[in-house]
Amino acid sequence: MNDMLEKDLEEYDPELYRIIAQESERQRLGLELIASENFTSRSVLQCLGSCLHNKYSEGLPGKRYYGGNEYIDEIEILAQRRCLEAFGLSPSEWGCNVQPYSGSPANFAVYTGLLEPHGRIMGLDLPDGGHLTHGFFTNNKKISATSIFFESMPYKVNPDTGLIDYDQLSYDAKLFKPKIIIAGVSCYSRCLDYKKFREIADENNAYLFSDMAHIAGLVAAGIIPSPFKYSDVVSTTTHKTLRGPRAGVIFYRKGIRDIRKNGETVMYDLEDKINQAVFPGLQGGPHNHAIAGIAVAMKQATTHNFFKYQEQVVANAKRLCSQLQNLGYKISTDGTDLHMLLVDLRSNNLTGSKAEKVLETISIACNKNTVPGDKSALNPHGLRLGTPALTTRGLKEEDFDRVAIYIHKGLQLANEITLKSGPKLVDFNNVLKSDATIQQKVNDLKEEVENFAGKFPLPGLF
Ligand code: DSN
Repeated sequence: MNDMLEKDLEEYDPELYRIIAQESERQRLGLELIASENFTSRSVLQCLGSCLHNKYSEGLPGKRYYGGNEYIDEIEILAQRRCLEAFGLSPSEWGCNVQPYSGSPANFAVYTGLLEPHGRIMGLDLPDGGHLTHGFFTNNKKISATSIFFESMPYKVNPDTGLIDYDQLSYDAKLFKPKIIIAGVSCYSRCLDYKKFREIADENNAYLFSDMAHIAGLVAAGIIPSPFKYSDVVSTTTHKTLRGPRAGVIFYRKGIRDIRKNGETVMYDLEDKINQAVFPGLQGGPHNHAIAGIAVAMKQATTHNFFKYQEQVVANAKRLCSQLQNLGYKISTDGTDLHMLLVDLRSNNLTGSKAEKVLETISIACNKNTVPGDKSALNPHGLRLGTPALTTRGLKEEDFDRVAIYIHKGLQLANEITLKSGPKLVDFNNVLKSDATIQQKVNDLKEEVENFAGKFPLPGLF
């Protein structure tokens, strides 16, 4: 056989291999606090690197457009079954589509399936903790295609408390009359009130669509309220708290339900609408290697170890939160119920960009984020921190005390740099790069962080 096909990556392409090895080392030596990231298991990575990658299988199990799908069908049916099991769903009430390539395509498929072009959706505004695909647009531009092809109106959080303003949502929904209300977040540290969302959806004869991408692992473990009881459709990614492959799943209610209007039975035909929106509406061949990874992740999600892991994720987030509060930081909503928290840096005279940059230079990865009441999304004052990835590496509450101290030291350094640079980010970055005293402090702190992080093992093939 052609040696191009036979050789290992290290031998065939040392240039690329070196870069991947460096990324692997960065992951090992860094503190990964991006709330949407995780370290998936070796068995999921084995699925992703398997021969399943080679196969085309447009259509659904038993109804494929190409031949040779006997085993692919078996895998997809297994993944579907395990998805329902992981969330305690009865196959007579719920079905799922495991083909979405990830969360954004999954959400677009939901709107495509349930709405006409320009149909109306209401989701939490991105600067308030929602997601791009919940209809994000700005004064100047429709940013997400979900606001180009559909009409969206955001709901907001109360700028003082940081909590979702359900009363305003209820009021605005009566004026806007959405066909879909979205209950989902990418930066919000409190449990959602799905019952309240359901009531508002019912008042407007709208579907309730829950996007549980961030919290799916916590839901599967049963440690926070589940969206399934009240929702018509639920989407998720499978790589965040769920710790599986990069992929998406859409769950839909089956058959005839009577929850949308008190007492009045409403016919649901969600199954066909969702399945046809995914394929042939928006996607082509499913990523069978990822679907196999979903099957593995959902098997893991029913285990006691997974439950303990999710409990630890939340315990760690609460501990990181209280330690940062003890160090004087303000946390949006004053705490967390989940896997993440949002630090409000306005009283620290720092922007999220500066904080993110300094922390990155000392091997702590996290992201800047708007905080409720921020005037500009381009210059946000928050820092989003999540615990799923480091919890996978085995960090416990007392380890997060150390993480809080490293973050604090990094932010103190950011304040020191600002004193030298003045307020502009470009000057700040110049001082960070070129000032010898700052450089020395960065190097010392980076070494301390990396020595600490390096002690915690990483799963995986690299
Ligand atoms: N990019 C993900 C997040 O960080 O929340 C969501 O798509």
